[in-house]
Amino acid sequence: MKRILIIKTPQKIGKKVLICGWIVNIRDHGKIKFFDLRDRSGVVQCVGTNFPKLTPQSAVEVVGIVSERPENMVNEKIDAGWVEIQVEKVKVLSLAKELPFDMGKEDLGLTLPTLLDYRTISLRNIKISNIFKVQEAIMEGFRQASKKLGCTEIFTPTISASSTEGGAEVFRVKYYEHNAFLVQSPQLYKQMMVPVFERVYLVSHAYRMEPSVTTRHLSESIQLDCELGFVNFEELLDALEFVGKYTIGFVASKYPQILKEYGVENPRVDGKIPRITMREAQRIILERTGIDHTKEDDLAPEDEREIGKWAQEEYNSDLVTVTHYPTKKRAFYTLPDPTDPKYSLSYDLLFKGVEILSGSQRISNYDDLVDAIRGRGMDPENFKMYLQAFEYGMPPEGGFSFGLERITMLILGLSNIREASLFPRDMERVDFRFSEKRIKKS
Ligand code: AMO
Repeated sequence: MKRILIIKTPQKIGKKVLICGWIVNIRDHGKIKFFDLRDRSGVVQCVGTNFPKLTPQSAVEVVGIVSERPENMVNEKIDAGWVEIQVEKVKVLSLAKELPFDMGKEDLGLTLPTLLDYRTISLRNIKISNIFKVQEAIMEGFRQASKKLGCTEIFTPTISASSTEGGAEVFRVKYYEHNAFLVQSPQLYKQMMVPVFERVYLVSHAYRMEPSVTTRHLSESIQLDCELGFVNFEELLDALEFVGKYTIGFVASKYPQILKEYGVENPRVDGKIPRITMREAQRIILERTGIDHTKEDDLAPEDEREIGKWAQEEYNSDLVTVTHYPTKKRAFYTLPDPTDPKYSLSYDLLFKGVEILSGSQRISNYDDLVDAIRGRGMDPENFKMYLQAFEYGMPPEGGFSFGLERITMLILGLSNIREASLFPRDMERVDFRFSEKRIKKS
């Protein structure tokens, strides 16, 4: 007999079917026993009287007759909720050992460390795995939008000869008898590809030795980048806002039921996105709250939150673009504003008051770029491959990068970015917490 997917069972009423999946939970009502079975397409209730030894999360094969459930027993929450399987035979493919917590609940209600310590099983909870369905949709939306912009998808290395974003937050790796770095972003490679394809996009892992534990930083994250040639600042702003709106809008229209499950409203991304400079943002914050951050050279997280609220109230927009950050606060490749070089042609996109993207118009002139590298106390020798591209016809260009986990977290209103990463890395954890590494033998 050929296996069918659970989602197809309602089309087979009265017929015998073979389905496979994992047992979600088991209910024993005396003689009659029930279990819910999950496969990649959905969940269905199975009912019978004579089962072998079964445990939650065991992988099984079930043969049974599909029957309609009485009207008052229909489970509206699941697609196959109006049928059940009258089980004839259960074959256990892999019996799960006793679980460390109850996996039968819709909401596991566990603390974050426990969720992460038992990641391989907590991810099997449907509400939790839905976070990664949303993440997949973000990718799909981003890919579609980037293609609409005319970008070619590229794949770039994560081992690099030079560090890109500056600062101490770079992981060094021993590379044979040499030193190398894990990329803090795919920045240099995407720029080198502009004279090849003019417009590129990519998905890359990025590594940062974040010195503190926050709810929005990971040591390894995924960046969604674009880089475009022959563009000016305004065109870059248009491009990033297009990709941001399209991507978030795509997710909201693909998975409204997951957003509902997480209790979040549809993101407000359809209208005009307000654009303000960082200094204007600080003035708005001063007017609204009386808090004077106008001398600060960056927006603090609470400033971003306030500007996010301002954009929602004044423009009915969850997105706001902030431009012209101080040149010294941005990476070396950022182009200073020719009319006021203390500030740069840079931008961040905030979503619900949190930065999800940054980028800039780049320095595309070779000599200026060498000066900028030296100006940051770095050696142009270490950027040889990168600089080569600028000696041979680099047009005016720029780009941007979204943080995949950040967007996921904000779309679903998660309180910690770790929930939006399958296997989050931070200073305290790689798979397990360093403080309690334990390999148990079963
Ligand atoms: P930036 O450093 O701002 O810019 O990173 C781009 C976006 O990536 C996300 N992000 C992170 N997410 C989780 N944990 C982290 N530690 C982390 N660091 C960054 C954020 C951020 O907006 N090369 C430039 C981009 C460019 O100019 O094109 C860059 O990396 O959402």
